[in-house]
Amino acid sequence: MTDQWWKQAVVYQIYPRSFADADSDGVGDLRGIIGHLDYLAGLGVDVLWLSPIYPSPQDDNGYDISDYQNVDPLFGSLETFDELLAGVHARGMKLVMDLVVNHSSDEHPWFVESRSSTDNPKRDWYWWRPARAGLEPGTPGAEPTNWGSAFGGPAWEYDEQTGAYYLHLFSKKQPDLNWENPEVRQAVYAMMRWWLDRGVDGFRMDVINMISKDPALPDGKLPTGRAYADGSASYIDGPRIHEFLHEMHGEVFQGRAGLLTVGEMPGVTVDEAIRYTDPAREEVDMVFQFDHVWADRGPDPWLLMPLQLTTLKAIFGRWQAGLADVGWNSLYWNNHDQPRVVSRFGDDSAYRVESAKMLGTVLHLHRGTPYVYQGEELGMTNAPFRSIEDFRDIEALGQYTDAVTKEGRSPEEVLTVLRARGRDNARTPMQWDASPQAGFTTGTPWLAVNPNHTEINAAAAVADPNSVYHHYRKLAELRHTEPAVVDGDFTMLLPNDERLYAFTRRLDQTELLVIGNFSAETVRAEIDDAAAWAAAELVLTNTAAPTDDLTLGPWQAVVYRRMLSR
Ligand code: TEU
Repeated sequence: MTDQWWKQAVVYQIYPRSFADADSDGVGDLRGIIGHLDYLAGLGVDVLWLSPIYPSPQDDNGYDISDYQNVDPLFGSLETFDELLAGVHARGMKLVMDLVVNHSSDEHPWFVESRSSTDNPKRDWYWWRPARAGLEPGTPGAEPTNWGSAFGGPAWEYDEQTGAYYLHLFSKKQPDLNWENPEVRQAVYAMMRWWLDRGVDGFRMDVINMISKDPALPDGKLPTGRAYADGSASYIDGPRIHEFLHEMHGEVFQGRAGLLTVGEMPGVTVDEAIRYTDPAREEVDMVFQFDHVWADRGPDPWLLMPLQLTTLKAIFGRWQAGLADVGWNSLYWNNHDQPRVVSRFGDDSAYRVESAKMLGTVLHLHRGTPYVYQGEELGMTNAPFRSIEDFRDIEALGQYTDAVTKEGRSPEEVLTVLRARGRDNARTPMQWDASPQAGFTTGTPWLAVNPNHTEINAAAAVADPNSVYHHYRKLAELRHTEPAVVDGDFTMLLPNDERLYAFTRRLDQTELLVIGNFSAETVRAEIDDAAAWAAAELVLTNTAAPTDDLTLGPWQAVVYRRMLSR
């Protein structure tokens, strides 16, 4: 195994709360995951990433952690965790944990101490600030800065006990840790080593490019019509971020082999990503960038913008070129924060199966490590939320409140966007079979199962050789057997085409051609060498073979391979 084994790996993300419920309380658990390990091994994935399973008040479904070194009883125990880890390793897979250390829960003992008095030794472990000069502490507008939190409301919470405010970029139950304090950093590193010593194989690091803040904490610019400003200029890729990640690498990862580290980094630029992922700098192996999942987002968050394929291609093209020589990309359409890709960029009705396979093919054939989010391999779709009462996500509920009560939007316009983009779309229970609760639970699920589970489910997909599941299995197999998928150079073709996504990959004498049709129309690919390509080996497609002039049917995807002469 080389040091960069993850270049050849496919990662599968599990959102434990929604994966499989073994104890019938309506919430998924570790025992449920254990029961499906053969399914995951059968898909051919190499790494499982678990969203947080630590003790938590569950204000943000576990991204608010009150004890970093245990398992929430909701999900199981450390003993069950060890059993899961052993089961994963026995099947030749690895297990990566979610690391959420930009913030803790407000119920974490660190914060309980920190808020108790201004002279507590842990006071400086979080970001405490006085009210804005001249204003009455605790009154609207007296917050230390005008920043909004990601989940609605201000990014500051007034704490009467000491008459000061603490910073929370997310919910008020997620106070931001102060990484300027070396004791905080050492406590986090010790906790990470403890998990690695237990046998885990790495970390997915939640919003890790936000841990270094400009201590001046200046106001942000207030956009017209919005209640709060965006403070991100002060904390995205902040002043000491590279120093902190390099220090973490030295303290935690140095001298350990076979690990995977991926930093979730909203707003990260290509230039910064080169620095984060340059192996010589010893920071992280790869990052999750957000440009492509923000491609259909306009300046007004409550206005749906359709995707321009040329925009999407320009984004991926820029990332592929930027990390071609130094660093490495991660590739994803979905995770627990994003709507289902077949509903977003594909066609989740007439061409659901075709478009789900096409989207998977295009993504997995890029250069980078692909991530599959639970249910993506089944072509699971967005859910039919009727009203705001159907949503559970703190982000959806908080943003709805701000938009409707503070910004005067109509409930219907806000709901339209939440239905299309809301995070709960990804969080409906995994669809295992056609039975009443989709085989997810025998109790009442915490979030309603999608009624389409009678048709879209794992049992049906495994039994059908033409399913999305088997296509994803073939994509993993292709990565494992064709070195050009892993290491080949990437060249974008047809950048101005609004329907076709086309590129080549080349490694030594092997060249691959990948084309995906992002439309329900029949489209001819006007590329050089079309006839020669059409005569080449068709490695993978999602429908019948295309005609010999490279005309693709609705939502068709093709992967050709040819050998170039020396
Ligand atoms: O998400 C980070 C993040 O930027 C989110 O705000 C995301 O962009 C947004 O929700 C999309 O609508 C991470 C976790 O993945 C998310 O689940 C957590 O809620 C968040 O951090 C706080 O820990």
